[in-house]
Amino acid sequence: MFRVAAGQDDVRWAGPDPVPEGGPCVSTTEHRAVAPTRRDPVPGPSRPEADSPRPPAEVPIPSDPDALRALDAAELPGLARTLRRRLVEICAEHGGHLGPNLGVVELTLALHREFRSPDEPIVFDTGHQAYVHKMLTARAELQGLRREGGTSGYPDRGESPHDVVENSHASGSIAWAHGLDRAHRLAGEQGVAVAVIGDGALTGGVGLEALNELAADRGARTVVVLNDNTRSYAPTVGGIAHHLAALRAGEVLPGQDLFTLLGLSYLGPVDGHDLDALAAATAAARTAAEDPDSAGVILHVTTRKGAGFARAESDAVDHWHATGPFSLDGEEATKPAARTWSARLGEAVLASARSDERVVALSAAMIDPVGLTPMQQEMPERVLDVGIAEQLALDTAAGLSAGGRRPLVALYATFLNRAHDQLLLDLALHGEDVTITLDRAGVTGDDGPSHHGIWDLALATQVPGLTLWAPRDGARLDEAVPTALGTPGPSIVRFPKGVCPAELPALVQLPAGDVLAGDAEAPIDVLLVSVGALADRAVAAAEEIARTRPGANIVVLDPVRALPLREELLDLAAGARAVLTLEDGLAERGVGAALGTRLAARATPSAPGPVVHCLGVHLEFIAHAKRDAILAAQGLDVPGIARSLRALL
Ligand SMILES: Cc1ncc(C[n+]2csc(CCOP(=O)(O)OP(=O)(O)O)c2C)c(N)n1
Ligand SMILES: [Mg+2]
Repeated sequence: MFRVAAGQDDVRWAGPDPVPEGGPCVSTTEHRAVAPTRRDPVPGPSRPEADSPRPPAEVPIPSDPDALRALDAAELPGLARTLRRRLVEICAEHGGHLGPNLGVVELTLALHREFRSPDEPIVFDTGHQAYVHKMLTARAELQGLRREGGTSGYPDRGESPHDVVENSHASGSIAWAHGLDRAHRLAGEQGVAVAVIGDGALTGGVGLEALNELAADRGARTVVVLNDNTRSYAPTVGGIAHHLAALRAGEVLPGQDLFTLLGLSYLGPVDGHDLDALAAATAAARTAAEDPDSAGVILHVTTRKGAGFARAESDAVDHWHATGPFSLDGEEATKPAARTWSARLGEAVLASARSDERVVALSAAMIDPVGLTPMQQEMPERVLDVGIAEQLALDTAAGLSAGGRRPLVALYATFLNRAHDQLLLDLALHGEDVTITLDRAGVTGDDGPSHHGIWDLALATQVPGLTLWAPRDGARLDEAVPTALGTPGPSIVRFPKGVCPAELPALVQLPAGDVLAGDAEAPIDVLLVSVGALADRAVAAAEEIARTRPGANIVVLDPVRALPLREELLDLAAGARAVLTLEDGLAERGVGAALGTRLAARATPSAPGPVVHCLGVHLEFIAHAKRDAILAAQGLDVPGIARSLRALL
């Protein structure tokens, strides 16, 4: 079977593997067709469960945290077993973040037994590892996980008072928890606030800023649970990761750890699969947090991503950080995976890097998901993982550019939000030659409001001197990457998630862009300006209208280079009766809106110019559902675009 990784991942191959039969399976076999990255993990620490000959009897999932606290500690191993089995079964059906959740089964049990959620809030950083938390807070079945109307793949305030933060962007949990703690103390309330943050998320600037702040707040009652599984997707990078490794190895003298030296109370490292050790450690963390003379507490817990499921634990690429639906019997697929936008991007970047030695690629902890693995394998010294730190990636790229290199930063579109200031004032103000590629641009789907890549175009239109391509197909992507790398100043190449669509050749190439349908030489009834990969839908909608309104001249035009707006495009648009713009981003703020503003600025009372309507997503947070269903609901499918065209005829 092949697995299409959850929402945000590429199609990849996985191999045979048993469903866990009580307790973790131990395997070091390499199953994946994707070659391991060069920083493969060393085998994990010793596995206590492997020693027990007979697995404990399964214990049903309790209805709520009170019922969990009422269980005898002896029942917890059986409950952990039930939770693992259900995680695997549910993710096999729905896909999801299986590896991270398998790793936090025991930890989440311990947290909910010690801390009284929701009064003592537990903030899960990023939130992809909150499935077990959901199962223990009255959502045992994760009903309809990641499907429209079903359980969200992240914490969701609409689902439960136990869910605090739904923002799936990493590294904010410490600040959130510390803010909640401060609010409680200001209100004279008791209790602690808890942040659960991964070693990967701790590479993000806002996480480190929060630690800095927390370390100096005497009387803080914030517990930071550092869930150290040594990995983001890939092994975690940087000096702190090395320090955590030294702590795990017992190589740091007591009191000489980074956290203690900063002013925090450090507890650990604790085996995150040992329920007794966790119970003692969480109680100790509470005591330390409640000490009025101490600042925040760090509880360092070591876990294994994918624990208990050999196929995940032995996976060298990402330990099944995220998976699509998969077969429980581990059957191999017989068909090769289709070529995704990410894979094609990776090929285009590698080709550019081969022909220009100045090209270097950067990623914010996502080298494999953004398609850079082939380049990393061929020229590892020219691929840089900076950790979950998009701001850092852009500023490092600025420095590389100033130093004579041609950096390309490969991100997911939603995460560019983190680094808008760097884009504007470091790259654009200084005219640095940096290319940013944005994968998963537009509506993504299953991962919900914070993962849609719908803000990048709106942000890009505000940046002076920025050049942007939104290729409609793989051939245009292949052209855009080297062109962007050769363009002065910052540039963006943005494209959606999933498989590259069939190629859509131009009927005619004009200075204004590629004509995909209609006659641009004749009077134009509607100029449909299609930015990016919704072009096939634009053409299909125009064809549908042509069947019912044969006389109407609807010209579908892809500007190819969408920003800055070309004068030739404005001239063509000014001559049309009506203009409809289409993009996979905010309708009110994107390329179409910029075009409308420029056309309005040309208008006079005697020559008011064309009517302009902008199609895109509404200014709202869009819940998880399938991409096509969301596009239809937003009027961005073929019938929706056709409706908009008809309204302009
Ligand atoms: C700002 C930001 N950039 C990138 C991501 C994508 N991302 C999701 S989870 C993850 C790795 C998280 O690693 P860690 O915090 O150690 O958690 P683990 O999965 O290991 O439990 C990354 C890079 C993100 N969520 N937020
Ligand atoms: Mg981690």
